[in-house]
Amino acid sequence: MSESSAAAAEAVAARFEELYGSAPDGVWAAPGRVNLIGEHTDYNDGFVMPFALPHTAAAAVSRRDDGVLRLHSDDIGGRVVELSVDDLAPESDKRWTAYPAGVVWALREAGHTVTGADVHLASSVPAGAGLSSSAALEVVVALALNDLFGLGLRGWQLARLSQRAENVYVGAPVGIMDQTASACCEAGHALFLDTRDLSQRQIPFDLAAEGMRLLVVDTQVKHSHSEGEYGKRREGCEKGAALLGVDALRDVPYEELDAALARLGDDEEVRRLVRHVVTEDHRVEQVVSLLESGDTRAIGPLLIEGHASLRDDFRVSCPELDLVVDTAVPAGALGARMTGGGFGGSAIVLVEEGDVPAVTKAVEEAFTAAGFTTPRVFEAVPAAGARRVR
Ligand code: GAF
Repeated sequence: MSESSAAAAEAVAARFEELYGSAPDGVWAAPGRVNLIGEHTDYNDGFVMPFALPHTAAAAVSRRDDGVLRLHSDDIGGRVVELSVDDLAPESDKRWTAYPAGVVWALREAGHTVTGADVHLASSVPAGAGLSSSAALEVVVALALNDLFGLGLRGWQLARLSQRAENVYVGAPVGIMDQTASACCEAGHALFLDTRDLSQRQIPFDLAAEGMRLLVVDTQVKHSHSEGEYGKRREGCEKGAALLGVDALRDVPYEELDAALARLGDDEEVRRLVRHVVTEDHRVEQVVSLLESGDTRAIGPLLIEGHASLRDDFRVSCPELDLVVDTAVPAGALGARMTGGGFGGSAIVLVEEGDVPAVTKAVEEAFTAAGFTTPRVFEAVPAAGARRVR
């Protein structure tokens, strides 16, 4: 652990003690993520390739055995919220506390003994920026409770339970990518994940060693998954799979895409969704083989293609995200695309080290010229997944 993360863990523990009157049993951290490629494929049983950010949600937690769940965060609520674990009920809570409480609910619903906890959360993952701040909150609580109650669950199981918390307790129909990224990513690697069975391969991803950088451009346009558009895309994909007679769009082979589109007739909306998902899965596989053969720069055009597909076929981009791509690429970036669910949030930009200042400047100036809020630009280096830090 670096000195600064040790200091951060101390600070979270100290705040816990101030709030609850004794030191926590431990401190855990779970990261946000960016997704390199594979967008809106996870709820189609497809492929994704996220990596963990150094930004984490940290949780200082003590176990309780009296059925009381106390939750606190200075970032959001400000005061301690007290709940009873027996009273937790899906969609009963519209506040931030639904994420950690939902995890307690999901663990108990799955038959695990969780009898209460005191929790203090502090997150450095920007909220609403498409960087998985919600999944980080869920996974850090799941991991802490797993350790404190000796549940013996593996990373992918914690991810599944966290997703269930978000789908059922919070009421947001998200896929499994973000929770698995937060739980299972490894430093220096991107995670090639098959969302059908959660089989995984850690792909070494050290851009600095090859003279490149990956920038995250947070457009500051806030998005939310519980709003309708995400769910509509998901339903459209399910309709496409049903019309094609497959379990999920992942089962449509790339080589048979044209024939599948022909079978969909004139349902243009569904045809576009299907085309995105099938081509995106193919792009993930291409990116994996390029990275594994050491041809990292060649992934750039695939990122650009992926963005065009999300913009034109899947229709989840927005003017700010398009402007990042349309500015960064002519300014010299190797590739760029929106990352995460879209409708705002962040884009990623793959760039030669020496071109970072020029590309950053071009994007910032374009935002100013368009009258958009100045974006927040930072470099992302693949960091560790969820872990105990104290
Ligand atoms: C959001 C969701 F939470 C993920 O499950 C995934 O669908 C993503 O949007 C799009 O790839 O982050």
